Formats: sequence, C-alpha cells, structure tokens
Amino acid sequence: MPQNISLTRYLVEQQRIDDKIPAQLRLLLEVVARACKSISQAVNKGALGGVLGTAESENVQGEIQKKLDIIANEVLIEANEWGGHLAAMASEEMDTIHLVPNRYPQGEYLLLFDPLDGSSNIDVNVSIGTIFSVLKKPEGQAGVQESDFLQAGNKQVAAGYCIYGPQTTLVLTVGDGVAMFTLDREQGSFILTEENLTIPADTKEFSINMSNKRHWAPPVTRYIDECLEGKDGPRGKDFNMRWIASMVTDVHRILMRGGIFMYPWDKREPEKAGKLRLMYEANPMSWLVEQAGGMATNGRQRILDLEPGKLHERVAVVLGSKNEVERVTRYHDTL
Ligand code: P6P
Repeated sequence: MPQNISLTRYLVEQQRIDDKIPAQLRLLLEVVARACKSISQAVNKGALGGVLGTAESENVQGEIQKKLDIIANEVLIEANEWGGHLAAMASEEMDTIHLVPNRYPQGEYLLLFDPLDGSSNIDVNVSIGTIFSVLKKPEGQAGVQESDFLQAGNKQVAAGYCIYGPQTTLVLTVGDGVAMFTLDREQGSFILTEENLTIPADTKEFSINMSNKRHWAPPVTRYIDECLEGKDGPRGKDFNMRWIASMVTDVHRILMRGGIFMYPWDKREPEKAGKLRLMYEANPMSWLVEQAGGMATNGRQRILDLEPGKLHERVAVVLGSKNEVERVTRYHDTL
C-alpha cells in the first residue's frame, strides 16, 4: 500500500486514470468528507459538547431525533449548498428534498444521506456513522423535484459511509472497487489505508436482531435455525452472531472480514417491506458490498435493481458474503 495517499490525491489520480470522477464529483466527495470530519469532531466531544440526548422532535420516520442527528444533518446541508456541484439533497432527517438556494450555482448531482445512522447508540458510546449516495440529476431539465431522486440504486455514481468509531474511517466506491481512508487527526486529512476491499464468499458470522424471530418469514427462520444448529445441523459448521444495531458498523465489519447482515421483512408491518430505507441506507451499502464482491438482495431481488416509489421507502435487506446471500435467496424461492 503506497504511503500517505490523501483522499484528494486518490480522487485526482482516479480521475486522471479513467475519468470515473469528473471534477464536480471529486469536489462533492471532498466536501462530504470534510463534513464528515466536522461530524466526527462533534460525535467525539459527546457529553463535553452538550450534544448527547434527544432533540424533542420527530423525523419523517416518526422517530425521536437525537441532537446529533440534527447537527449532522445541518453540517452536511451547509457544507454542500455553496459548492456549485449539487442540484439538491435528501436526508433521512428531512420530510422532502432540500434545494440548493438560488444565490448559489446549481450542479448536476443529487446527494442523499442518512446523516447519523445508528442513533440509538449515540448516548452509549457505540460506533455510528454517516451513509451517503450520489445520483445524477436527469439531463435537460431546469429545476429539481423529488421525483428526480427516485432512481434505482444501479444509477448511483458514488456511494460511501464514514464510521465514527475507534478510528474515523471513510469507505467509498465510484464503481471501481472499494477504498478505505482513515482520518489522521494530526494532519486533519483522510489517508488511504485499504484499496479493493473484498468480502469472502463464505462466512461463519451472521448479523440479525434475533428478538424479531417470531415475526420473520419462513425462509429467514429456516436460514437462521440452520446457523444455530451449527456443525450438528445441515450446515456442518458452527456460526457466530454479531448485532451492533448500527447498520454502518455491522456492514463495515462485513466489508472487512465477511459475514451476512439481515434486516428482513417482518409481519408486524408487512406493507413497509422492512425497517431500513432504500434510497440512503440500502442502496449505498448494497453498491459497496457488490463492489467488494458480495451480494445484496431484499431476500429475492437485487436491491440495486429495485425501482423506488417514494423517497423514504423501506426495504428488506440481506447482504454480505455471496454464498450465504444466495442460500437465503434459494430458501425464498423454495418456501
Ligand atoms: P433495531 C439504526 O436505527 C438502524 O436504522 C440501523 O442502523 C440498524 O441496523 C437498525 O436500525 C437497528 O434496528 O430494530 O435492531 O434497533
């Protein structure tokens, strides 16, 4: 691994090599990274910064917002408004899209984000993160409306997350593999620490909230039961379980060492399809996982091919080590 390659140098070199990163997209990614550095500072202050606890308000999902949810959302909005690279933004924390104010130049990109995923972990000092997805504004139209955001995940031009944990780490794809950058707080810059992250096709580690077991569909119950039977059952090997209840952290573990992450369909709210959001959680994470050689479905279909009907649409998620995700799909096809 070449030493001390900053995010900026990486993006410039990637742009020079295959022009996958036009100048405006490079600017967008650098601005998002800078915003993540500010969010990391606020998260790391914790109680000392008076940023813990709830904000006495609800988001569009009907969830009580944490103070840091709102801070992170505002940091991302303010950082991205003036650069001229964006046409509009969408966030888990906002009912509808946020247009770039007329006083600033309009760009050709659409930015979607979950500003602080894993909020329930904020007050107990467990890793959380920012998830982002970049789409292009449809060609040849002046303004932007919410319907312009309703594009399948296979239309993304960039996707990534920043995890605020023992290290602050930015993980990014522009469609040419997955790169990881670790924040060097002395230099104040993200330094390339892994290129071409690869998810092993097999695993012995599953990630699911077991307390929901009685609500799952039979194929998921069968898959998890077989994992729990271990080497005495049809799988012939023992499994381990991890559930951090912070998607960005569970998915990061899978990108680093393999595994299968599941937030499946649940009969409690059948019309919602699942808990996680398609546009700014499942789509970016699914592209990252596929770019690292893994697989991502809703149990039956490739997540990146799903056509969204609304901005805050939810979806069932099964992603990670390819052979395990394929097994879950087979069980859905047979049950
Ligand atoms: P549960 C966090 O609130 C989140 O949206 C994801 O980050 C995480 O995977 C999931 O919800 C955890 O849900 O039901 O286990 O609390």
